[in-house]
Amino acid sequence: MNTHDILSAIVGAEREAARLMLQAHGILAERKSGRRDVVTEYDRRVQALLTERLSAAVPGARFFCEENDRHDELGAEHLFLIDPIDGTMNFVRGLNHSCLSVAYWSRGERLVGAVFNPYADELFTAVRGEGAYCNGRRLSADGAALRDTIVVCGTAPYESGASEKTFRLMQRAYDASLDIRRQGSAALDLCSVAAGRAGAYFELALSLWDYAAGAILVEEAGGICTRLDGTPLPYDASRPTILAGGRAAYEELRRLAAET
Ligand code: LIP
Repeated sequence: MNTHDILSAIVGAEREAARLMLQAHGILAERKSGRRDVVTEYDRRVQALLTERLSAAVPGARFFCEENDRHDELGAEHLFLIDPIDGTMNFVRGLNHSCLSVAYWSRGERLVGAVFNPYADELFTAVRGEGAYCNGRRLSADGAALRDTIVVCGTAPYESGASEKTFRLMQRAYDASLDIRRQGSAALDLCSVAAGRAGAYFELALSLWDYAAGAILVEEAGGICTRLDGTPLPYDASRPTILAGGRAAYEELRRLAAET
């Protein structure tokens, strides 16, 4: 299978699994690491369906997923990195701003990303070297200066001790930009950057499954995605800080973060 076949398999599985989200009712949140880190039966059902369909499409594929501690070797020949429902708290609260996020790597090479927002019916896709798209329309990160764009951010709610610096940086980002948004889905925040809807995104701790697909989308849209201090993202299980954006806004926000 080539990367386009892989992307088609991912998209087909995401669209099928998304129906579970749209038909959800009586959603019960179960605590994971703490009161803000929750999971539902729908996270597990969506992940099970995605892994079943992708295993059938790519026999022998390995998986690195948010739920059920499915953390296979990151250097596998065929690896899918899955956040079955990114924005789980939004999903639980009925805020209709969540997505399915799947990335595909081969021997550590980051090749494909697909993020599907079923509420907006927006499918964000990227194949390495071939650009980023939303429903087939080519995307481009916003090249505007920070003062002429908005910033999306996450509050790293699972990371104790992150909130004080997060809110200080949110204040500085607000003062330096047109406005800020905290939307509750890191994968969709990265899609907003890839689509040029936001000039930059930051969060002080994020899991690999949250950003694996979105980072490819940002890069293929001409944006930059690193740690908050500008060093390369580690693409491992270490939960790094993250900063993404078009060049100008990214550089200005990186400097602001270094002073915060
Ligand atoms: C969430 C992210 C969100 C971030 C949370 C969490 P989940 O993912 O999308 O932006 O602030 O810490 O990582 O847990 O809903 O898949």
